[in-house]
This record gives sequence, structure tokens and C-alpha cells, in this order.
Amino acid sequence: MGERRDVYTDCTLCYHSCGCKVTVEDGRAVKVEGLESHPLNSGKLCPKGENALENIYSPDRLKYPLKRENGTFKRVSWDQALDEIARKLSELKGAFGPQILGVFSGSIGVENLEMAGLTQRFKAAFGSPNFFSVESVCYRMRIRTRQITFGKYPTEELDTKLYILWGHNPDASDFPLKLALEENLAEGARLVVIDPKRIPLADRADMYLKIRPGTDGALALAMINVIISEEIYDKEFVEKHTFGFEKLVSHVQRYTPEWAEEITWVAAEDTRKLARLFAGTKGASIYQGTCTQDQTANGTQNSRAFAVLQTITGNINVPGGWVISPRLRFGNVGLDVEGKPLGADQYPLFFEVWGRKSPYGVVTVVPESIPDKIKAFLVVGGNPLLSMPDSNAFKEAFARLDLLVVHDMFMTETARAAHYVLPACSHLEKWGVAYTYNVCHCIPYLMLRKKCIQPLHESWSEWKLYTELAKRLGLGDKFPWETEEDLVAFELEPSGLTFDYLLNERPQGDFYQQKTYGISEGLFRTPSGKVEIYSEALEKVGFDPLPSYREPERSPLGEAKEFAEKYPYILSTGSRNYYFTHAQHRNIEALRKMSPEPFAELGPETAKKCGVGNADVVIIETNRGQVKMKARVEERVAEGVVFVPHGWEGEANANLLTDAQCRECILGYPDMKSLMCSIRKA
Ligand SMILES: Nc1nc2c(c(=O)[nH]1)N[C@H]1C(S)=C(S)[C@@H](COP(=O)(O)OP(=O)(O)OC[C@H]3O[C@@H](n4cnc5c(=O)[nH]c(N)nc54)[C@H](O)[C@@H]3O)O[C@H]1N2
Ligand SMILES: Nc1nc2c(c(=O)[nH]1)N[C@H]1C(S)=C(S)[C@@H](COP(=O)(O)OP(=O)(O)OC[C@H]3O[C@@H](n4cnc5c(=O)[nH]c(N)nc54)[C@H](O)[C@@H]3O)O[C@H]1N2
Ligand code: SF4
Ligand SMILES: [Mo]
Repeated sequence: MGERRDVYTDCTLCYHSCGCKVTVEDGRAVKVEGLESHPLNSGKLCPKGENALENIYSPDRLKYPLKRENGTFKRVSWDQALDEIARKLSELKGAFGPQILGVFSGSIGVENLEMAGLTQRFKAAFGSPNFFSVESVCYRMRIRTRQITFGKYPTEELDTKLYILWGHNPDASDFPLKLALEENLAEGARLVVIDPKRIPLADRADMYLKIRPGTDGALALAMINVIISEEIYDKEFVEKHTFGFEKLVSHVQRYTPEWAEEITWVAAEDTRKLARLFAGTKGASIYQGTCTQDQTANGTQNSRAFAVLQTITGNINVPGGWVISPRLRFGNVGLDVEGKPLGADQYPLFFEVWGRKSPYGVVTVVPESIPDKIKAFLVVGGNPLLSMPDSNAFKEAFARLDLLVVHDMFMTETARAAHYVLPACSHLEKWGVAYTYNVCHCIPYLMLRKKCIQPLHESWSEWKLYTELAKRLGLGDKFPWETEEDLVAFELEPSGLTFDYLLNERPQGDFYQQKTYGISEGLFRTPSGKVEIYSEALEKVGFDPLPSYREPERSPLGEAKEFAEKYPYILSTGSRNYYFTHAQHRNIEALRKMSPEPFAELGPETAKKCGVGNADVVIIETNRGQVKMKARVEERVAEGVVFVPHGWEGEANANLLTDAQCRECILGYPDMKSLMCSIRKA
């Protein structure tokens, strides 16, 4: 028998980065298990993680670079592909300037220093500010909102006394939280679910509130109203640590629970009850959907209202509340570049607050920017033709590109539209940094992502791709790392944890800092030094400085009356599927068996009204397009609402229904949770 060893590393089949142990035999990974000592997953893996090897050794992996010629792909060498890509990029840069390059990395690149960081670096080295990613459809909205409120970025912890799942279903989407919830519920933690679908966790909740999609802000405002009018807020915290509370007091007078009931479908008495429960619990947290609230018309203001609720109940920097995690400093892989990314002028707060800039452009403006402003597009680890809103608009726009390059492990819908498709290494085939500080519930933990096996086929890591491409563009000096290990050592340097230490002494990873609770001097890095209940940052860009409510643009109560006649049902897309990450993993047989096909879900009365029976094939239509899939008549779903899952290809692609023009007004995020549709039997 040859060499057999166990390697401690992380799973990156979604962004959670659970710890795992990979057994490697004769250079082949043969087993993946959960890593017992990892604080996120304590030895367990979700079904995706358990089946990781089927993904890595899939026969469908891209094996070598491909070039599209006359509508078909032919095999080319890496040298040929990169030479030609570099030539085209140089030509376009010479003729139109460097900003015509757009780059994109997807959710697998969020927090991934090597993928998103190097992608960011590459476009800056080239001279373009146009870095797009899932950041402008997902999660950054809450980071931004908490930054303008707290000057920092507090997050919920895994353990708390009161979980308020507000459009968040950890059973499907948040494995670490699912594990923690199980434990804490058994020990008496309380649970509230606010969701238009009675998710299974709601059956075990103290309260379940069936809310109309897109109206969460109204409920949150009514809760603030109750907490203030019944004077059950944390007076000491408010007095010492907040700015603008008096203005909030008069502002929320009109947002009574009765006002909210008409909008949200939540009974006024339930709103009062929840407000009292929340205000009466020290160590309570709102777990807002990771993207749910972001993808509604009132997204930024919803996040603001949640931040204010945490604040006035004194649930900031207490165990079980929202906690400011110590920041880990990494070597800056990104680079500064002149100019603003597309979308920064329309949505200035997304780009900058108090001089602190972010490198991201707003992805909803991409379709309208091609070909005048963007002529070449590089996708590294994403599938925008399926995942971004309005697939038809993206498809038509991508067809106008002079150059589309995709680096992926598989032939995705986006790859099929590309001029060049380049094979990517999986996470087991390259070095990296795995850390869990923000999306992962405030755990300051870091580990080395190890290269467990050699790259399969002709796949390359992001480091190799960018280094080789940069050389051909005369930008080699911007990618100075001789090896992937050098790059990772550079990233780690400011953290004080070295590559060798994490490889040899703490292969299972290490806490990089202690969390501290309580409010210390200078904690809130806002202009007032306090929690800004009243936000001048918002006021400055023309929006309500206090949390407010806006009806969804596509709404039965809104202005679009004739719209509502044609599309009478509320459409929510993209509730997560436990077995897949977005469009990925459909090729893993064990997972596909668990979820063989997509279903549109609707309540029994709604189904009856539109003549749809269980398992009928239906057509769901919006102003942007239609999809076809089977219906599941499900009494857990609020009547009047249709749920369509995302990530399925072809005629079941949910983003044929979404609309890149239907955007949240402050940060430009697409509405994917409260649109309007019709549904009929096919
Ligand atoms: N309608 C609707 N649409 C949605 C959503 C919704 O709720 N509703 N949710 C949105 C959200 S929140 C998000 S975050 C986005 C996600 O959008 P994307 O991130 O674009 O979606 P994925 O399908 O995960 O695409 C990731 C791609 O990266 C590839 N990949 C995996 N590992 C590697 C690697 O190491 N290197 C490289 N180069 N490639 C790799 C995978 O094969 C896959 O093709 O989808 C959005 N789309
Ligand atoms: N298995 C798996 N896990 C994933 C992913 C995946 O693709 N697969 N994707 C990852 C990514 S990138 C993200 S962003 C997260 C997404 O994570 P979340 O955004 O938290 O999404 P879900 O957990 O599916 O929960 C969404 C819930 O919100 C409800 N909902 C829909 N519209 C509304 C509304 O308007 N208001 C309220 N209150 N509720 C509403 C739905 O019924 C559903 O139960 O998941 C991550 N985890
Ligand atoms: S939740 Fe599942 S897919 Fe995501 S990192 Fe953990 S084991 Fe992997
Ligand atoms: Mo996301």
C-alpha cells in the first residue's frame, strides 16, 4: 500500500468553510469527514460536504482550455488561450481604455482572498475599476447598513437565548446555525420565525409570523413603535451610546401595529407580543436572511430597522446579541485604482462612506453598460447568466461582448456563452486561507486551506491564471508571488499566524483573537462616536435618515394597478435547497437523488384559484419572461405567494423572471423576493 495521510482543511462547497479531514491515498482524496475540533461544524458535514469528492472527481470537470469557434468549442493549450486573451485585452484597452474590462466572481469567492482578492487585483492592475460580484445582490447591504449605523460591523453569534429567524431558514442555508440551533433549543432557547412559508422550524417556534413578502420593514417599524411607546427599551444603553433617539421617538409614532397589520398580514397583537419578548430578552438576535432582506425594495431600510431594534433593546456586544468581532488583518491582495466602478454614481453609498471606499460595482447596471462601457468580461468562479437577475438581459448583453472568458470547474450556462473557457482547480487542489469572521456568526477562527492533491487534468488555480495572464499583459510585476504558498504567506503576514505555524502546529486552525463584550471607548467608529439611529450618511445621499418603509415596486397595493391585474400573485425566488449551492452540484448523483427537479410552490387556495393541481407542469410569468416547472401545492406557503427556486438551468431558470431594472433605491440591489407573477397550467 502507498502513502496514506489525513489533511485538515476546509470545505468550500459553500461559503461557510466548515472544517474537514480529507484522507489522501497515493495522491488521491478518498474520504472527507467533518473536523471534530472546528468551531463551526464540530465534526459534522452537510450532504454537499459529505459528497465533496463526487464533485471533485466528477467526469464532467473541465479538463483543458476551450476556445469557441463557429459556435463549437475546440481544445486549445493554456499558452494559446492566454496569448489570445491577452492580445484581445490589449487591443481593447488601446482602443477604448482599461475601464472596458469587467470582472466577476461569485459566492464561492466571497471572503475568498485568493479568488475574489486576485480578481480584484487583476482588474486594478489592468487599470479598470469594474469589479462586479455577488456583493451587489447579497449580504454587503447589511454590512454597509451596519457600518453606517455602528461604524463597525457587528454580527449575530451562533448561540443566543432568542433566535428571531427573519426570512432565514438555517435548515436549508446555514448549516453551522442549524447545528447550534438544535443544541440551544434543546437547552431552552426561544425561537421566532418570520416567513411567508411555514418552514419546518416554525413548528417548533414560540411564535410564527406569516408575513407578506417584501414588507418586513413595516413589521420592524411597528415593533420599534411598541418598544418605545411601552417604554421597554434599554434606557441606559440608549442614553449613553446612541445618536438621534428623540427623532426616532416622534418618527415612529405613526407606525402602529395596526398600521403594519394592513401591510404585512401580521396581526397587531402578534407584533406587540414579539416586541415585548424581544425587548425583555438580553441576549437576543435577529438573524436576517443572508440575502432575503437585501433582495427587497426596502432592503437597506429593513437592515437599518433591525440594527435599531438590536440597539434600543441593548442587544449590542452582549453574549447572544450582535457582537463586534475583532478584525483580522490580512495582507492586502487588492490594489487601488483610479476611477469609480459602474453603479457608484447612481448608488454612492454602495461605493463609499466617510471616505471608506469599497472595490465593488453594482451588478444590476451591467446589462445596460455593455457594449458602451464594458467590452470584455472575465468570470472567475461565478455563473452570472443563471445567478444574476434578468437572465435574458444578461444573455443579450453578454452576446454583445468582444470577449467573454470563464474560469470554472464545470461547463456552466455562462461558460457556454464564453469565447474561452478555462479549467479551474477545486479547493482541494490549491493553497488558501480559510477564515470565518463575518458571514459565519462572529467566530474569529482561521485555518490554512491545504493543497491536498495535485490539480486534476489541466486545471489551474486563480493564482496561476492571473500570474500568467498578467505576464502576457506586461503586468507581471503586479503579481510578484513566485508560488501559491508565497501568496498565502503574504496574506497571513499581518495576522501574526504564519504559514508554517498553521501547516505544522495548528493544522486544525486557530482562534486568531479573543472576542470581548461590553462597550469600550471608541468602539463605534461613526462621526458621532455613537450608534447612529439617525443616519446623516443616509441623509447626505438623499434618503431617510431614520428607518422607514417603502412598498415593493411590484406590489398589489402599489401604484402598478394594471400590472397587478396581469400578474396577480407575489413571486419570491431563490429559497435555498439544502442539497445544492446555487446552480452547482446538480451533477452529484447522491444529491440529485434527494432533489431531482425544481418545484414552484403555492398554497392550496391559490392553486385552486388558478386551476393548478399538485405536480402539474405550470408556467410562471412576469414582465421579463417565463419559466416552466412542476407545481407543488403546499399548505405551508402563504396564500397569494408563489415560490420559485433558483439555480436550475434552461426553462426552469428563476432569473428569467427577475428584472435588473427593479432595484432597491439606495444600493441598487435587485428585487428577487417580492415581484409579481401569473401562474397557469402548461
Ligand atoms: N432568483 C434568484 N437568484 C439568485 C438568488 C436568489 O435568491 N434568487 N441568490 C443570489 C445570491 S445571494 C448569490 S450569492 C448568487 C450566487 O451566484 P454565483 O456565485 O454566480 O452562483 P454559483 O452557481 O454558486 O456559481 C459559482 C461557480 O463557481 C464555480 N467554482 C466553484 N469553485 C471554484 C473555484 O475554486 N474556482 C473557480 N474558478 N470556480 C469555482 C462553480 O462551479 C460555479 O459554477 O446567486 C444569486 N441569484
Ligand atoms: N444549501 C445551500 N445553502 C446556501 C446557499 C445555497 O445555494 N444552498 N446559498 C448561500 C448564499 S450565497 C446565501 S446568500 C444564503 C441565503 O440565505 P437566506 O437568504 O437566509 O435564504 P434561506 O435560508 O433560503 O431563507 C429564506 C427564507 O426567507 C423566506 N422569505 C422569502 N421572502 C421573504 C420575505 O420577503 N420576508 C421574509 N421575512 N421571509 C421571506 C423564504 O420562505 C425562506 O424560508 O444561503 C447560503 N447557503
Ligand atoms: S455547509 Fe456544507 S457545503 Fe457549506 S462548507 Fe459546510 S459542509 Fe461544506
Ligand atoms: Mo448569497
